[in-house]
Amino acid sequence: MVSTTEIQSPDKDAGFNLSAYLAEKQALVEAALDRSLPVAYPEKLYEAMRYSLLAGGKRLRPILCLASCELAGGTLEMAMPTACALEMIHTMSLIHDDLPAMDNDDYRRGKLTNHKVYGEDIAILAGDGLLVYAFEWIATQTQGVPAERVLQVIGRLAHAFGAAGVVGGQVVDLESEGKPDISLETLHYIHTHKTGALLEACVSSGALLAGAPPETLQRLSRYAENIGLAFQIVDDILDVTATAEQLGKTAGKDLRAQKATFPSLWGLEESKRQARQLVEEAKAELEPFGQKALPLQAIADFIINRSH
Ligand code: GRG
Repeated sequence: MVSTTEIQSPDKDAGFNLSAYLAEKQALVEAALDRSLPVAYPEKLYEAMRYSLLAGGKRLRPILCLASCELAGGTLEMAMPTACALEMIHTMSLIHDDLPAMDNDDYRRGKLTNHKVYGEDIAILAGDGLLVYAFEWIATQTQGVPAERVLQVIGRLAHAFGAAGVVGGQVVDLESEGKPDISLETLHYIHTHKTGALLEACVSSGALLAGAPPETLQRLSRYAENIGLAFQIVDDILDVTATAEQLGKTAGKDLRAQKATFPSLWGLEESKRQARQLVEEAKAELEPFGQKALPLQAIADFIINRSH
């Protein structure tokens, strides 16, 4: 992991208290997620959906959406349904990723995986239910935003998660198992699609909802692409250096699956350097926004300082 002494704490840098910011936004997101999905018939399905949706996690994706909306002059209320939908989609991707047909994992977010508790059939359907409900939630719950912006967000998210984004990245990732010699270009494709596309969608949807001008959208999109790749490099580093307890999931999986990772291609030190450089480039995109960009600046630093 990149040591916290290597990177100046954003809290000290700018008088911005990231821990308090994250705690406040996490509490808002938790409450909104809990309200978004009451149990109904068939109870087993809803319970399975709620089991994973409310299993904790950093809530980084909804917070990125909220922070981006506020940076662009919007309100938390405008972005909260989309922020919740992003967490629903992220959660469904984790449920499906953990299935025996994919990563075959027993633990996620420190708890048994969905299929271990509810069985594979219900886990697949809980994932399907969350994916579709996410779009229903944006379409029916977004208020105070012109309809054409909501439509743009729905279209953009669908594109980011489909074959041109997360799903495509996952396919190439699965195909690359047992091939530790894949090219850097393929590894880059996997991560910009499997992880980066969702993070980019979080930031751009928040800005779109706020009605951000094209220049702002482009800057935020480049910020998100850079932190998305840095996030994945750190994920690869943590898979090597962190314990299962810290991660809340099995550690050392990439090595066992004979997967190419950034540390396996570059080594640990170069991977850390690359992650730091990407974060610096991401933060440079935010410079014109001054104080309004403090949360996104601090989140970029948090991405490389995290231990799980
Ligand atoms: C999205 C339609 C659709 C299908 C899913 C299974 C699949 C297709 C994609 C897999 C995507 C995947 C699992 C990417 C890994 C992303 C990643 C680094 C997850 C860990 O994110 P954290 O650390 O986790 O933010 P928490 O638990 O904090 O939310």
